[in-house]
Amino acid sequence: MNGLTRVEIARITDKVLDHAQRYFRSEGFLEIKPVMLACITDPLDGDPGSAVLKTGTIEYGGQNLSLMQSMILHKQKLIAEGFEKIFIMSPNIRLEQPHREKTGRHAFEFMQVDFEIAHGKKEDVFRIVEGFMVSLSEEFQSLKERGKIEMPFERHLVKDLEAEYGPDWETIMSRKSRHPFWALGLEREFYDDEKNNYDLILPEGYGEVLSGGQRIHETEAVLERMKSHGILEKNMEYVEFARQGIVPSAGGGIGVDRLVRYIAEAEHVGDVQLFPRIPGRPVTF
Ligand code: ASN
Repeated sequence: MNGLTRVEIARITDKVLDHAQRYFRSEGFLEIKPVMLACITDPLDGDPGSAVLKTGTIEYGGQNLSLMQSMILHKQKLIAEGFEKIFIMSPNIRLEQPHREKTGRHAFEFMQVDFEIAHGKKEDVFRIVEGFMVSLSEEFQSLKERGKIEMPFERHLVKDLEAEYGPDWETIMSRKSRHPFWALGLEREFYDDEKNNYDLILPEGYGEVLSGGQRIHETEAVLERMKSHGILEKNMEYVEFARQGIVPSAGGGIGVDRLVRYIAEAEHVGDVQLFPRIPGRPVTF
């Protein structure tokens, strides 16, 4: 920990939230209120970056409702209805395995700035996110002192990083880097285009802060992918939605707690949560 008080941490968080909302609105995005329970949520299947034990559920009104792991499916539903650019300050629950405590960046309850652009391509997302990071770096002394963040960010193919550094490429590259960079073409959930998806990796060892992609919009392709991931039967609401027609889009989610950890130069994401929710640690309040 870097000696910041809880109030100082809360002030940084407040400024990040305020900045994110102002920035996305200034780029023409409409803020949507988050959903916390639904009959379907992001299954996080196929993402090697996720190690959830199970999806949290609540039995209510004769239904088994899931706690939101991300609002991706709801974002796609709104895009199909004609929404153009949306963002959500979205609280998520991911019941990660206890060993995730050691990464320093996994919390089982966190918030992401989740955004989506109708008919967007990865280049649109890069411009928005890089602009966000640059403007954020101008707001915080601790970021200014650590070197100017400039566009465009470096891009690396994950297959090249793996060839050079092995499976732990994210940690190694993040430690070596002085600036945020894009990692492209990861193994992903069923809804992401295999070629056009991306993670934003923070420098100085802070690791991944955003994941996203261009979404698969061809009905047959997405159903095929669901089938091969073995998740078709559990997500019939999405199957029905896909059959009615998915509108192409691209987007991503920026982890707020991880961003605050980076700005505060905190050792663990639990150090920047006022009520830490860290896998493997008991909840005390
Ligand atoms: N929010 C991410 C996205 O839009 C999904 C995630 O958090 N798994 O792609």
